Amino acid sequence: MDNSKIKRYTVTAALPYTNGPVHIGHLAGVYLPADTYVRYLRSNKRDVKFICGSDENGVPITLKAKKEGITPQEVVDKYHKIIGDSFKEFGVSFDIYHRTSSLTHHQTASAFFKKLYDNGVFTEEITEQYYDEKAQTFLADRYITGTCPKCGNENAYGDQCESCGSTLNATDLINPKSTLSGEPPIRKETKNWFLPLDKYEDKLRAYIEGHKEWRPNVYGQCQSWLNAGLQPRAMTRDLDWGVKVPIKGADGKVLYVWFDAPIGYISATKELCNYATLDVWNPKAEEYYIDPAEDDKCSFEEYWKDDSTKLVHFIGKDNIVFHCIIFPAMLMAHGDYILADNVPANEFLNLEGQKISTSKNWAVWLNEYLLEFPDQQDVLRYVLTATAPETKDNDFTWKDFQARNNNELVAVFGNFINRVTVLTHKYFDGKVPMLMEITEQDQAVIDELASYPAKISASIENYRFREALGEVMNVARLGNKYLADTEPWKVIKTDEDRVRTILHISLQIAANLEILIEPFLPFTADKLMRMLNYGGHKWEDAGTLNLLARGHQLNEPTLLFAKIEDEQVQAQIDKLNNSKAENIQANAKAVPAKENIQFDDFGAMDIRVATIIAAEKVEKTKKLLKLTVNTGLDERTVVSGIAEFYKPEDIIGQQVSLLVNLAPREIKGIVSQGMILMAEDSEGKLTFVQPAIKFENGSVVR
Ligand code: B3M
Ligand code: ZN
Repeated sequence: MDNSKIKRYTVTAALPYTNGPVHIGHLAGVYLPADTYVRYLRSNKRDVKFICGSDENGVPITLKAKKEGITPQEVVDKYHKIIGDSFKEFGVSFDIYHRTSSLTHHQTASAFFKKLYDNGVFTEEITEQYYDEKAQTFLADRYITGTCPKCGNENAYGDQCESCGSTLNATDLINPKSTLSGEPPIRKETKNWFLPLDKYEDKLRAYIEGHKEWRPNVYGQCQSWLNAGLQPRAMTRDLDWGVKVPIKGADGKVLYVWFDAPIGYISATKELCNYATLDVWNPKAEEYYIDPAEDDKCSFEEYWKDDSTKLVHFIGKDNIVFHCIIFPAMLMAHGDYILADNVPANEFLNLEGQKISTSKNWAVWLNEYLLEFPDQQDVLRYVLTATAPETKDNDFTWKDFQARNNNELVAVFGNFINRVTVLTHKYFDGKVPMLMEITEQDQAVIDELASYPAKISASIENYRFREALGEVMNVARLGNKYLADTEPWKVIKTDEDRVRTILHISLQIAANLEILIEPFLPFTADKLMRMLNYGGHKWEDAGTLNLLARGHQLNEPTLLFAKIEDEQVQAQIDKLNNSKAENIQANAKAVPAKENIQFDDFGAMDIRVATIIAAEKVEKTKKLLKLTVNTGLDERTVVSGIAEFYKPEDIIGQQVSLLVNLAPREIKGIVSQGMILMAEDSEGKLTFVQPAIKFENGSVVR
């Protein structure tokens, strides 16, 4: 969007789902870049509203409630508080942290749906869904388990098999069971309302293609969705937790959580602006009503409906389709709203080389971090921005955390500030000395300083926060180098005026750093502000030597950062390893011994030694390899879910044990004849069960 046209900004950060606390992956992926961007805009005196809140509807909340034996409302109340507190403690400066269980949200989402319904946007479809007769309720996919038709895993969910990774429909499962009653569900007809995304394809394409400046990962994902062709998508669900569908004959149905969640941005802004809603749907009266305008704190309409507003969504990469395809289609269908100008989505952050996992407790939880590293929010903010997964997945390790703290924050930034403030107190009673004669060396430093703000601005405005932070650190490096080159502690013995100039310039660099670091490390900026006894300066002042007046009194120096010791990071690594050990135990328990069988049951299996003679990946799958094996009886094709553990080229010539009389099955269009025996450890790692020495193909295993 042309900068000269922008009058205000609406910046949203993905609404965290309230079924657990937030961890470093969330912070790195969404909330830090968003906060940095917004703080930068505020420092530039731009008009901005920073919007977020809890995403509190949907099936996972009901599952969590069931598991914990509490109500869904209790689940969301608990995590809304925990998550909201973490954000506050880390200085994420939302203008509002709202929630989608609020009345304002229910009314807003409901009115939005009703308007689309009244405009004839939706198509109605009657489909067969699973229904639990005992519990008298339709079953969301996650409420059904059964045998995966692709890999035979008996505990696959209705939407996904976690063993082979396939995406499933509940109706694909073999022997489905309701997790509510344990009974097999029946199929029952139900009506739902679909958003015909296919009808918006051309408009969406034009919208996306008008934004070639988006990050390649975002733009690319949108293109592949569009190229695959869009399908109508159900915007209602048979469920009793969420926003009620505001039309007759829709009892027991709620809005699809991905329909109402993005509207959560809108309802939060309404709440923030104390917006007097004119189009509120009153579910009780089944009509719209008018809420007389009270005190409009800000104009809600301007932030969502005016072309001169720049709307930016910060999200993680798993939310791209919802923000770049579905939500824009909803907004287009509604007609009154602006569309996002950018959707800077980050990739994922891994932890010590492994995917962050809530269920495996492989995470650094924000609430726990603060207990272990009190007052060190900015260290985490620094490390997570310096290693942000902006263009590819990235890894957080505790060793790197320590190294970045000790070698960058302490040794570069903190050291510079400390030296310049301590020397000023020592030589000039903590008063900013006068700028005397400027040498060529000084001028070079002054010129370099002047070049930074524009560079940093450009990086931030293009959502390159890592790069921007790197440049801020270069300003601190510039300061350090200047002190090292000019050696005021030596010069003081012979030329006090020269030291005046050196410290004057150095103190101005320190004050510049306060402005430039604030969007990234607000706590540090605050401390620095107090130390320099200076405040109220804005981005436009950066780059100059006019920040601190001659004679200005500094406060006592304090240390900005403390060294992090080996023991501290080792304790964190140990903690992670403990949760790994606990998982292994939990998994071992999760595979209980099976009941006894008769010898004949075993004897019915024909297991042979076979040799792999060819192997290739099955296209469009992550886990499957297509193998050709010599069984001694014949050569045949077997599809096996081992691609994560074996590369095709590495296994040719290897011997395996093969169940040869398993009835042939079609997997991804390939007929698989037999099953290779694998041992699986508690972490899900697979390995071949092989003869200990090279053996004749066709040898019987028994
Ligand atoms: N609640 C994030 C997630 O849990 C999701 C974001 C909603 S933003 C409208 O994947
Ligand atoms: Zn499976």
